[in-house]
Amino acid sequence: MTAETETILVTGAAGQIGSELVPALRTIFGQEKVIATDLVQPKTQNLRLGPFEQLDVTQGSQLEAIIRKYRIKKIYHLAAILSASGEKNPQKAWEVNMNGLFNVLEAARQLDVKQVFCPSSIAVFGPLTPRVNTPQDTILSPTTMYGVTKVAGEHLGDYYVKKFNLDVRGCRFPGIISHEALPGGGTTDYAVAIFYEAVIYKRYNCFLRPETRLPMMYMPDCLKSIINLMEADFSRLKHHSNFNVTAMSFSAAELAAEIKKHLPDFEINYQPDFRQAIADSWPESIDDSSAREEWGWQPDYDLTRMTSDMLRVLQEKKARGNLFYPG
Ligand code: NAD
Ligand code: AKB
Repeated sequence: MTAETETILVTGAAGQIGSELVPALRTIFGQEKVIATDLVQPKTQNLRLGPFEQLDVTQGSQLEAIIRKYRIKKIYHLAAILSASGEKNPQKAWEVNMNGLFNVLEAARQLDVKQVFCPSSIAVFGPLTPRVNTPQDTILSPTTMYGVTKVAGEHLGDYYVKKFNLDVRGCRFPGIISHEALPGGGTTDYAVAIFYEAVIYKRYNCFLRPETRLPMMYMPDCLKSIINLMEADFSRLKHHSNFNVTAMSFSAAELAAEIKKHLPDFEINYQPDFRQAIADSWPESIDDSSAREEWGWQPDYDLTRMTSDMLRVLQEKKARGNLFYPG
């Protein structure tokens, strides 16, 4: 490795987004230039096709050692505790989400890292926020510890942009739907579980009410948004750590009806649990015009296209005998 080599660090790489972002970044920048890290060992071999290091982001010295070892220039900071897990252990959510981000930003500032990506979430919004076509710049009134940490994280990122000229960027992701790694303890997880259970059992017991409508995005669009935002011209950005992005909005009943078009025997029941209150506090739909104007955001997948692709991939995995689902 030469001194000029620009290497990339991904934290929380074994999670839902990291499991697909790491291979996508390695395809663009080279297998050896993307250092995947996580608190836990990856479940699939995929992440081990390039460098992997175990890293707890709450341990600043571990993080700094890896940044120095690989001469990291960009960080994609994905390590976090999501909404539902965060309500079970709010202290841990604060520790990982806030102290982890602070360690990443401080290490980046001190060790000459050029760019940091840190996702935010629709969890920054709350009951006081307009729920339909939620504006970019609006009231942030989160009800979860996860949302509290995401609001603070957005402000912290913007502070490092202004105070230290560190290039920090982030999107407020809606629920992400994907077929590689399962989601890690969020409220929108139902929109992934429903596909696995439809393909495996032809039925699903949903933890949200049928009319619950939330903004969502398919993983290819999520990856595209991360890559496009990080490549955007900095001088065009008026926002930094908090871009609204979306691709579609649907209720649980509308998603079930779309799945039924492909699998007519599919049945759904509704048994709302504590996640219903979280979902009820979040927007139904998002205005992402700032992302469209400032860096050309444009999603490719709507409900129809995403559903047929998810079912195709999961059915192919099932036919090959490699559809793994713990439920
Ligand atoms: P995930 O829960 O699937 O993965 C998070 C990863 O972080 C896990 O692999 C976990 O082992 C790791 N982690 C936890 N504590 C850690 C620590 N102390 N040190 C290092 N790693 C640790 O989450 P995801 O869905 O991949 O989310 C990635 C980012 O995107 C998060 O910031 C999340 O808030 C954000 N986001 C995700 C969604 C979504 O629907 N997936 C939506 C909005 C925002
Ligand atoms: C969650 O449900 O917690 C995440 C998110 C929308 O941030 N998927």
